[in-house]
Amino acid sequence: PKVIRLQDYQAPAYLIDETHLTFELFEDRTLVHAQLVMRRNPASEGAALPPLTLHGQELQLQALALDDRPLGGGDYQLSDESLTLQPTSAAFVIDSTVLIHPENNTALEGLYKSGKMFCTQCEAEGFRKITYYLDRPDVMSRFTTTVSAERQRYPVLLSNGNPIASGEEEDGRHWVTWEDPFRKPAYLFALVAGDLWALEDSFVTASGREVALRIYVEPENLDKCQHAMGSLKKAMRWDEEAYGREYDLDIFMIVAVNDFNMGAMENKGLNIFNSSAVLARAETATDAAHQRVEAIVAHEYFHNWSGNRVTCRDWFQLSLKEGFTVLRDSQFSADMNSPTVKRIEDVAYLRTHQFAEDAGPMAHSVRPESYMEISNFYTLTIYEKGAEVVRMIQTLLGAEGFRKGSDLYFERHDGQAVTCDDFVRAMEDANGVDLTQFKRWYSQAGTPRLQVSEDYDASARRYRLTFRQNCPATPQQAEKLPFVIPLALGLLDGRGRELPLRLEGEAQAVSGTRVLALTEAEQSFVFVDVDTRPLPSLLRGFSAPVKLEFPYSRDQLLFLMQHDSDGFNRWEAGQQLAVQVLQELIGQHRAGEALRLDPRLLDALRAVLADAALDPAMVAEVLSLPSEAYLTEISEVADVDAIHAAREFARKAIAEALYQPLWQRYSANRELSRQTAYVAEAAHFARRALQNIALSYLMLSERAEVLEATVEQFRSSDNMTERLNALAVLVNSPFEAERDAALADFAEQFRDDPLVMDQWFSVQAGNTRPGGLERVQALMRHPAFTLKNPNKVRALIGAFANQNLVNFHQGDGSGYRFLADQVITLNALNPQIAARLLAPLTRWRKYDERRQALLKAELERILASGELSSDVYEVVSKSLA
Ligand code: HT7
Ligand code: ZN
Repeated sequence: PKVIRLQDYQAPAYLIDETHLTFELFEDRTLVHAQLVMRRNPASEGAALPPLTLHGQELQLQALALDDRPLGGGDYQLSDESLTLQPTSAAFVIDSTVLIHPENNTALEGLYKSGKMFCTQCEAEGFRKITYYLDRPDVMSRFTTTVSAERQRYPVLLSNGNPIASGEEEDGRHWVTWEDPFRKPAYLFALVAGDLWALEDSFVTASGREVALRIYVEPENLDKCQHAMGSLKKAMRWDEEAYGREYDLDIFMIVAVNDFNMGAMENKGLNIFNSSAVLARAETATDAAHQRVEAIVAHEYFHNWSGNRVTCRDWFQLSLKEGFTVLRDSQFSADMNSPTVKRIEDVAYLRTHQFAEDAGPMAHSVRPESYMEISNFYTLTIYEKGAEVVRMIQTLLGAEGFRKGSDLYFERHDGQAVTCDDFVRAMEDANGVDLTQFKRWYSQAGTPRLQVSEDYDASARRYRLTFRQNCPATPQQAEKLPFVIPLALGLLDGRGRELPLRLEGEAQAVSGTRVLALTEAEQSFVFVDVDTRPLPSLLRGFSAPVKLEFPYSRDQLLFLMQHDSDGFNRWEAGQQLAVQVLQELIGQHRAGEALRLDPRLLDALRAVLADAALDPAMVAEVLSLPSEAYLTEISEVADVDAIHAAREFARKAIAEALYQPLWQRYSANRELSRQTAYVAEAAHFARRALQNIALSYLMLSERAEVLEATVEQFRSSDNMTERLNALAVLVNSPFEAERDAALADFAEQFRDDPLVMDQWFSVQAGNTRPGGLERVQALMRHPAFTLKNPNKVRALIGAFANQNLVNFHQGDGSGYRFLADQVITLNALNPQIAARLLAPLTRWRKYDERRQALLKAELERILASGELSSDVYEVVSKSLA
């Protein structure tokens, strides 16, 4: 495949002012007629009219005309990826008709069938599989779309914008025409046809306009849309209040589809969602699923401004819309739930998964320089690190300055396709600041290390903090220049009180947290008037995506856990303490010694469990030990077995030592669950999180009363959160009869609900007891499993390879062989899913030599397996380079 480079960007030679599409949908084919009203781009150079090259893939051209003149074979050139012709005037109209086969489209890109419905996925480059077009985000056009189909099978025909006409045809067919008044790139185009029912509601915007809201689903799912509708209305109000952004069409539609490569898609006025990101009700979806629905509904809605009204000039700028929109959805979720808990979840995710990406063969900057296949760049770096970068701008400018910047950005660039530089420029101009050095966060890949040392001079009452930053080399980037790192910090005295902060040369002290802007490779800050040796609380709220290193003792971490005024850093101190203790256990295991748990960790957890004033969600977060994946990420060479043994040993020791308080918190919350109906709200999520983590610890004791309680919770709870947790606890327990009975019961009850069956697959894929691979292979033969559905692939194979590390990394390489086999099969079916699935194989540098050889052999086997998609080829070849 060809390498596409940012430095080669050129403005389009032609523009498309109007796009008029007609789709004739049939069971065995679809005809697409496109009329493109085009003109030369006034910004393009040269006197002569350049040739026009339209993108197109897997299209069967039936007819082509230029200004109503039919073109013959000699008038244009066709390749696998394009159609080229020579315009004869600066303004012209192209008419084309193509034949496509959505009924055979298993890649789920372009127009395809999900079950009985037709739907589209055009981002990033799927529109070229629908018709010949300038399929690039800087070509924005006004669309009208007519969809015609058999009325009985497809009573609902949808596209972007507003419906403007409809009618009947002969043979039981009907048609609807939609008009989108906003110019948009082709990646935001959408079409849906199916037998769908809608949950309807409405929203009155801040300026008093009424917007019709509709969530379309298959009839059996109509009772699972309320939560998404509530989330949508909250998101619409929040965006008005937090960012001054109002919705702009008369109608906003969401459609749920079962077969979808990602979570959802922000098509203008017609969002298409993976059903897992929209359907949720107490009996079938967990608290986590409810929160995910709220976040994704909000994310897609927020794209209406950050992505649609202001879009990307090219795909190198993807983080312009994705990073900013992830930040916006995380701010929304923080406001709807607990901000501290939300920050903890986001940071734990970033540090475990994005830091691993940044240290791996696919590492790239937030604005990449090159790619082979853009679908591979919908990454944690673009999304999550991109959000951190925008968050840092907010930290540096303050909330008010940031809002001034975002207002200017939206106002200045409304209706345009722009770059990350344009975003930063709006921030600079609105605040009169220079962010030139800051922009290295967009261009340099890798996670910076930030080493901190201290020096306290009691007689001079001076406290010096010295910061040294460096960033490891990443592919194509050996040397890095210093980043601007906003470092939020506080200093605590011996009783845990915040010290006033006055830097040398400053007239006045600041109380509480302050933000230092680090700009040099090495830089010191001296605080004056410091009466006692302070304990620093560094990187509060995780103010920058860096690996912080400060030589805290375990006692200092315990002190911070108790006293830090920053909730995030209290949790962080607990995590660091747990990491130190677990790393000690890992060392003992590797040395063949008996494992001994530092009792200070038990004391710390006991204190947290006893703290009735603490948010139960925080208690649950503190009780959650760092995951095996995170312990892998921070290891130089990860010893999978030692990590698993050490963590399980610590969990068992905690369960034994804290059995009483865990039992007390479990039973109190279970009692509350029994007495109250399910509510999808933060306080209830919090107490169920504590109840569930307590139960998973308690089961490690293998006591009869816990088994009884778990079976009771499984059988009689009214919601999926409690039921699934009880099932997971049983699955990971030694109680085989109860486990098998529960699994069979569950499958029987929910066999007709694919999303619940996904959870059933996942729970079993995550079972860390021996024999994991054989269980997964057996489950692949279950009638509810299919490789054609991405949710199933993720639920079973993805969960096994990413969450069941001890089974996946079996020393004989059988897990790797299995995954490579699935990647090879999926490469032909769905390249995007295949390329994502193979990520665990690419991390071979993390493991011992024997595993490295086994992992590389599987990557090489994939490479030699035949015709590879550009998606799989790029990931495999880069990981072997
Ligand atoms: N902007 C959307 C991206 C997306 C996507 C990309 C590639 C292949 C399939 C896809 N489905 C959706 C989703 C979002 O970030 O909101
Ligand atoms: Zn997005």
